[in-house]
Amino acid sequence: MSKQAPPPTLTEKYSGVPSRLAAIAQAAKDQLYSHKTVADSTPRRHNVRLPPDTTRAAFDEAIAALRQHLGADNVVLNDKPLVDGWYLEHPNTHDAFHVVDQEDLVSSAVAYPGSTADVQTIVKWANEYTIPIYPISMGRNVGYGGSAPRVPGSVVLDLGKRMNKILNIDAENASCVVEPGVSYFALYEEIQKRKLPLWIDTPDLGGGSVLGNAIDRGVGYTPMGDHFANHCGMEVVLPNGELLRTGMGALPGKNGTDNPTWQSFQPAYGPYSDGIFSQSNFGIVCQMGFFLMHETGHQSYMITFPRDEDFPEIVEVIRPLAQKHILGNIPQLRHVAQELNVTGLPKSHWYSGSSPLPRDLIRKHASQLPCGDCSWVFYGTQYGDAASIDSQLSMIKSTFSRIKGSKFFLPSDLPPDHYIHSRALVCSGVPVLRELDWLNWKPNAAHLFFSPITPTRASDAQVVHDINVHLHAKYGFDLFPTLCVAGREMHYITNIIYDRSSNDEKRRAAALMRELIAATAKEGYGEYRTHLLFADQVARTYSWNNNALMRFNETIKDALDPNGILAPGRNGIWPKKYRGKGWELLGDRVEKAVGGGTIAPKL
Ligand code: EUG
Repeated sequence: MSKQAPPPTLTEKYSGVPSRLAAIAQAAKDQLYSHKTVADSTPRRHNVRLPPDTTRAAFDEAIAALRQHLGADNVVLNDKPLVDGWYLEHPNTHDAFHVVDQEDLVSSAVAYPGSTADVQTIVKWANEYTIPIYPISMGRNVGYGGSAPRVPGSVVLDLGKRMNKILNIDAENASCVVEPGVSYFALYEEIQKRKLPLWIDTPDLGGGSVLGNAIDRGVGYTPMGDHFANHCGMEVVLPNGELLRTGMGALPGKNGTDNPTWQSFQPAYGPYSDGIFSQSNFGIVCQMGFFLMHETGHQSYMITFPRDEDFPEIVEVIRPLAQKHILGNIPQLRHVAQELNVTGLPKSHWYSGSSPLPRDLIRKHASQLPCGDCSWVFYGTQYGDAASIDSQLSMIKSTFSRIKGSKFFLPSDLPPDHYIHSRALVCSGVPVLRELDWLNWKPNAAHLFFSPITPTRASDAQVVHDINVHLHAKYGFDLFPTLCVAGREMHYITNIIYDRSSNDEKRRAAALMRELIAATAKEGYGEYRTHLLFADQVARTYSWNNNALMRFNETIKDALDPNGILAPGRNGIWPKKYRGKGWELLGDRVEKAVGGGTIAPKL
């Protein structure tokens, strides 16, 4: 395996990897690149993709003005070959996991603000020149669009590059305040350095932005895994350039200091406004507070279940355990196909065909793995002191033993390279990279998440599962469901892995997404989050009472952003200026754009 250039470490770059993971990152990169068959970049159709309704001369004049404001080095044209890179060296020029063409979701330029004041300056500039801007924190929203703007030719605001300070860690209050460029890796390492007895909460991959993930309502796996629920206070630049603090931060502290209660009490007084700045395009969050967790004892475990048909019963067993808070965290329930996948071995290792892995073959291979011949694998973690964990585990074991043939494993029962050891780290707030191994499944692999929510109830979960089984088979993709199960709802996440060098696979992946969204909505289920390209379709499934919610969002959008400059189309919310002009990606437009089409309407 050829050795690639070393990925950046945290000491070299804010978005790098901690040195404790440098060797792992290098190996992961080398392995991934060993399956790459396409060139790093393809020739571009456009030199600079201009914003809509803009001439090159007007654009150049606007960029010159922006350079005056920020300094020439902090405004960079997107005119070089596009390079997909990989997780730790990801591009801020386009969606590295392109579904349509590499060049379709592409920016015209990137601006690097160094402060909240710079962000205000950029927003005022965007209003003056009516150029759409698209803020990213770190751009690692992988599977949901990465760092790409929805409107081609937007100017991406890469907040993280220069705004990556941990502004405060308050050990007494167990909270912190961060800027957009602080990754889970960076926050974790800082807490270790200060030897504080505190945990952070990390998602499956640790390179993302703490602030960005929470704004997108992402999920982690300690008892404080609901990232938005555990935030406290924001500083936001509105689309007109005005600066706002939410929560107790709205009350000025003594002598110009931050309010002492800003990270202590979330809602403060009056309407709770924080929510409208999540998954929206109503403001740019430049600072955000978070609660931290106190370190505690923890024990991860794995339970396997023998039959595919055990699925509804597993969901029924989990519900009361989760509602009573006997389960310590948001556990994951995975199909056994993922036990093959998380080994990091390519699909070709298991199967020579190109169709989805046949069920009997998954079964045969699983029987050779530590999990054995099973169908579902549950990963849980319990917290507290040893005696408490023991009593929780005995209750959990006896409850799950209702399901015939279920087997219980501790990490010590499993080999050192088994996935459970990485799960145990994530579930105790240690950010890692292991989940990158998924992408070895196919050459040039890219992925899309399909992320519906169902009640934690057998009848509902079965409907969504059956739709996934049927449609993944119809479009020829392996089904990799990961269910993050809480007491009343579960995030049923499937990871659609496709070869980004194949237009046929892209078209099928897009068509699969479209039909999944439509089929689940017809049964009454909706997504909690989606890739940029499917945002219009998903937003329109939330249509109760003649699209009342969308009309409400549009009212807010038009009031806050009359010129329509901030992230037009993000989460399906279009400013007045774009509405009904052909920007909405509905019907089969996404798959039709693959292979030379464009997602932007003809001007
Ligand atoms: C995962 C979980 C998510 C998500 C994307 C991926 C897990 C992958 C709970 O939300 O949005 C293993």
